[in-house]
Amino acid sequence: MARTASIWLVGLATVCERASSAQMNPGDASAAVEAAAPLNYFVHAAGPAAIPTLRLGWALAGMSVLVCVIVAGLLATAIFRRRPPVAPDAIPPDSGGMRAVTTGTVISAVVLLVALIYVMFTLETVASPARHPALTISVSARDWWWKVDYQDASDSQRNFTTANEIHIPVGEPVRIELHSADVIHAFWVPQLAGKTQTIPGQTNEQWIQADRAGIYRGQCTQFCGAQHAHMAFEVVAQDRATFEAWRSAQGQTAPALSGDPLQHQGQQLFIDRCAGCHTIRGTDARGVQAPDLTHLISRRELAAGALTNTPDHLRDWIEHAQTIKPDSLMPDIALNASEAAALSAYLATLR
Ligand code: HEC
Ligand SMILES: [Cu+2]
Repeated sequence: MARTASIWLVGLATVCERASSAQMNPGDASAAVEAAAPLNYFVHAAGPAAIPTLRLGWALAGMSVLVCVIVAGLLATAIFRRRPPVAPDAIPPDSGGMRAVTTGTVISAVVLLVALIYVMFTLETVASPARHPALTISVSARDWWWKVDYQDASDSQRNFTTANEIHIPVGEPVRIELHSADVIHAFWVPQLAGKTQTIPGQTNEQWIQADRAGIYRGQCTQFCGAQHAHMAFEVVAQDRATFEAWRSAQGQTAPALSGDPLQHQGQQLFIDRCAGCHTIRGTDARGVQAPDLTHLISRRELAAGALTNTPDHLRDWIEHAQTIKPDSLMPDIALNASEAAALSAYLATLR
């Protein structure tokens, strides 16, 4: 009991701490609390792909509890009911037990049929959005992070790639095209929609819609290896104008460096040590194995939700990725103090 209580308290404290440490640009503080308390999908859903399933879940749970209570009640009555005494070797008269069996079977069948019909209606409701999604985002799951591609059919200049943070306009259906680069993963933003697997060599689809601005936690829900639990992401729902501003900022190449020699030194170091895996658009870093870092500083989290994105965590991650996320495909990078300072100065420009 005491242990359960302390787990709850620790959980609560974590939520509060994360809420206050998150740097909030879009939305408000409640959005951060929402993102930091992923299990609140039991009570909150934010869009038409998720609300019907939330209701269905509670209805089925309520129905099951009711059935359990009724069955337990009948069982208790049967156990404790006083029976007339009979001689030990007499054959008791038929007490009409078959009638109870028939009634029970009919009631169970009706209850199950009602549940089945409700489930099928819900499936139909969430199968496709009310109007055609104007925006498609391609998401590729990999061990253990999410590559996110925004493509603009009318203007390929606006195409860009980012990682672990998906921005969407509020109140509009968005089509998500799902791929996997390695093993089977599953894409799940519980407050916005059900889960869909990402399968190598196959393209799956899902749609999400957030009717409230805010930040929604997503998680890989198909066990995919050592760091499966650290394969989270966030969906940031913003009003159209804020979303468009974000989108055009992300489409730009990395900002130009100032005259500070430390930044240039850091950039060179990045090209030498990191560019085999990472891309920074507008520079010679064109690696494709790892997250695009062009606008790294604009993201809220590092390494698929493993850390909040602060300068200290960033430094920590680069030097100790294997401690923070053991077996992840980012090696520990040994840096001396001046290299670390130069790299930090450079990475800080990636707004
Ligand atoms: C061998 C390939 C490789 C090299 C070299 C490499 N990285 Fe990474 N890096 C990765 C992978 C893979 C990830 C994703 C890890 C994860 O989240 O599981 C990653 C993640 C990151 C992230 C987090 C990005 C995000 O959006 O969450 C940062 C920051 C980063 N690397 C910086 C660097 C820097 C700086 C260097 C050079 C000093 C470097 N990396 C060298 C493979 C590499
Ligand atoms: Cu996964």
